[in-house]
Amino acid sequence: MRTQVGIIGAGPAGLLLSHLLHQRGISSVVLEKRGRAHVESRVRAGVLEQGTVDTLVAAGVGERLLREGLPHQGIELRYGERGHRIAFEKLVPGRSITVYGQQEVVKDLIAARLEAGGDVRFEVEDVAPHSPEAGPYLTFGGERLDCDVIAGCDGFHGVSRASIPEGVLRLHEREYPFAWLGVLARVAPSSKELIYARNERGFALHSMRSPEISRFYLQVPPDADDGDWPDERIWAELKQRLETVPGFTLATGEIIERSVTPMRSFVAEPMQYGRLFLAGDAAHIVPPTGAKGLNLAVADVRVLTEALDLFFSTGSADLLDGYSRACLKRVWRAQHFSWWMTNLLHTFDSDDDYGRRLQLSYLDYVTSSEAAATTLAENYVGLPW
Ligand code: RFL
Ligand code: PHB
Repeated sequence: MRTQVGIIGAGPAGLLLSHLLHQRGISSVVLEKRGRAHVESRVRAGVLEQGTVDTLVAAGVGERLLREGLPHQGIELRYGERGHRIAFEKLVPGRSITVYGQQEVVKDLIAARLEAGGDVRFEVEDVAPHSPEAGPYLTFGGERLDCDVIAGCDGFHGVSRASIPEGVLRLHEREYPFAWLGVLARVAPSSKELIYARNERGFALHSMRSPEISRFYLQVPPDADDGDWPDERIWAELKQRLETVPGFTLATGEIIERSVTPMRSFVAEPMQYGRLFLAGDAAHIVPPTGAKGLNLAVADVRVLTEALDLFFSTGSADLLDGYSRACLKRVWRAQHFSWWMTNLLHTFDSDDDYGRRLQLSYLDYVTSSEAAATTLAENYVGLPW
């Protein structure tokens, strides 16, 4: 078997790459370890930057996104007894975000690939990349796939990054002393826009998926088990952390999904080794507070597509050679923003009153200075490509 680009992983990065390559006449095969139903039902990100929406629309996979996605012109920062709106329309005119579930993006991309006759294989066992320095190829389930280039789009726990010999990559990492409990509930959102709440009991986020479905996150201890969190406890905690502003009541409903996510910052550089290129979570992770992970995966894929297009159309590896450098600039900006939002909004060591006062001081600043609010807004909606 032979293809031009062997892609490991059918998350947003792998699927979008396969789709964009197909549009440029470049062949690919996507090898995914999990089943299609699993991949399409994994609840994850919800916030798409303007540039991500534009990319999906230009690629012809934005029809349902434009119909069902919820455009937002601001977010609320809530702390103490105050809620303060960061108004995108005023601070970063013409730029906004769209709330549309990651699994919907994945469904749209899978449908588009299959409709175009694309080769996307699910439940593929033992995928392994080989020989990226010489003649790259992939093996899986007793088969062999020869290719010119391997794209490692297999997420943080995948095999691509792990296959790179020790000493090649520099790894940068931060762990946080908490996790997020994510909850999907059948109830209309209690707010039109997202609420990021800093509370002495811990951070809480009110997001949404549709006019009928709300999405919430709670800061929980790093070793939390979702069994420790019966529905009543989740609602009680969300109410304590969100009902802090006069007149705000949180509507409750049936909880239909829950999971605990560890919080981590991570970068592997360079994002390439020979003809193996890492994209998305395979190369970098951000804590979800800045809503950047999926958007970074899309940004990597845009850069990789251009580089592969030049490579296959002219034989020039110039853009491929500069792939990592081109991506890492954006990656590090998002790393800083996500780390900063995480530090601003979560509860750390309860004895650290100094740290607490710094957080509150910065919240006062960001909610009273237009310059500070603009910094937050322009990073949140996404800096230009
Ligand atoms: P994915 O989505 O992890 O996809 C990787 C795919 O590779 C498969 N795989 C393998 N396949 C074959 N062989 C192997 N050995 C394999 N190992 C793994 C996996 O099954 C999977 O299908 O990575 P990708 O494509 O790079 O996409 C990255 C995004 O998923 C991630 O960055 C975001 O979900 C992060 N994120 C958010 N990002 C945003 O931009 N905005 C948000 O609002 C946002 N919220 C979030 C988030 C992530 C969260 N969790 C659960 C981690 C909220 C949460 C709670
Ligand atoms: C989500 O809706 O899942 C979501 C929104 C904002 C974030 C993270 C996740 O910062």
